[in-house]
Amino acid sequence: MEKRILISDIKNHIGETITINGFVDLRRDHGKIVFIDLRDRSAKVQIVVSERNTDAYGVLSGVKPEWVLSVTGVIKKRGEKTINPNVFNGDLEMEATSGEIFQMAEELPFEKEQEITLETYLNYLPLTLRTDRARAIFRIQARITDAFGGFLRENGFTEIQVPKIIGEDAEGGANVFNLDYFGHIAHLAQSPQFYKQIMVGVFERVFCAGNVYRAEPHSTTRHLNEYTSLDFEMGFIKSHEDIMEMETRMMEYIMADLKKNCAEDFKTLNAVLPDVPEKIPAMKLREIQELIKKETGEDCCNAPDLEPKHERWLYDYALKNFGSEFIFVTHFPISKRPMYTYEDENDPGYAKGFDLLFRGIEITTGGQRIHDYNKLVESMEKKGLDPKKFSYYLQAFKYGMPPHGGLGLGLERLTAKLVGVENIREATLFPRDMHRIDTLLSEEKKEKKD
Ligand code: AMO
Repeated sequence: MEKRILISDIKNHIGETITINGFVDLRRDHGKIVFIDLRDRSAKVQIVVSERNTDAYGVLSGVKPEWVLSVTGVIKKRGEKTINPNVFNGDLEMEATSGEIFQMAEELPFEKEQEITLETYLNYLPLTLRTDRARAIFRIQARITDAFGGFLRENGFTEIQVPKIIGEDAEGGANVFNLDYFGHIAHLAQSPQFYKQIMVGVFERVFCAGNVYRAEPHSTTRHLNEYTSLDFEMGFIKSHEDIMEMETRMMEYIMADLKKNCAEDFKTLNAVLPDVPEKIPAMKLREIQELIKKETGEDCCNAPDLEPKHERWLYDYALKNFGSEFIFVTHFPISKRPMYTYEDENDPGYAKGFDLLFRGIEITTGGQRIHDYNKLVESMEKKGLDPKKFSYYLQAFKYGMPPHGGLGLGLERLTAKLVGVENIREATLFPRDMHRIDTLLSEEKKEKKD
């Protein structure tokens, strides 16, 4: 077999006969000449199949979108008039001399780059994920997780893998999926919280990226029932502000990585990378609520959290007043935070914790944790939880735990806001929501009844 050359590399083979493999992205006919845009993992190129080249024409003249091919031909510079300066390889083409069809594809249900509804997009993910747009979004997402790990490794964190089947739940609340576990009730983890904290006692600094599960029964543009949580946890901190500082540097690192490695993808998506300020502005929840009241007349002062419309308001405010697309909201009421939350001794009733908002949506929750065994037991009891159920987790605190804290960052929310998609489902490869596990659930039920 001919050695395969990647399409991004053909510029180094001008005048040579080489072999490329890929998918038909587009086919156009011009008299007796067929033009094929062939796509591989690295790029696209135009292939010219003319009747003169009988071997190639015989095999390739019937191809349709998404057929999978191998094509051998000569790489040529395009004539002055046919150069397309707006696309990669726009000055090159391959003149096919022979070809092989690995697999034919069915007629597509719609044109590949045509505007379609979200519903259709989700119904045909194995196909729609092949578009330029989707490929750009998920290449960016892959780089985010890569840079997340890169930054943390450079800063002394160890990567850990944690269970997704758990006994008791760290976050509290009703949003937990139950699971029949050999006749016992187990749960799907809502976060890696317990394990990352326990591991602070082992490695001091740990991180993990993994799926978490939320049985939230609402269908919104920001909620998924399974999402990817990027978490870190670190020991020997002075306060939650150390975590905020670490997240600021991490954001800086991720954005620099994306700028370097995903410039083309951002161009495809017409999306703009944010600047990360040296110090991301931070305000207490109460200060923000007062401000909203003063500026809009709306009183949300006793609410335990910001509503989506208030988060959007705060985005405009931070952009205008601090020139920042990021803002930390700190000091949420302790009564509404999980039992592991550390109370601010200088601001009783409020947590040494924060949310990070980016372009008008919460992307991170983090903070300092209670590290004292007795205080943690007391906090559980205050929340009506039975410490005996958490005895496994509590061992870490019984046997010595440093002051520590960490955060959880929603990968899909960050991706959605970075690439500028309205709905979080478009920033999730295979989104799970109330109505859909790949296919629509109600449809399936209907089929079973029939
Ligand atoms: P929290 O529950 O706030 O905190 O979640 C952290 C971040 O996860 C994302 N997120 C979601 N993304 C998509 N769909 C959902 N249903 C969803 N729920 C949450 C958000 C959110 O900011 N253990 C703590 C973190 C910590 O303190 O370390 C936790 O899980 O981006």
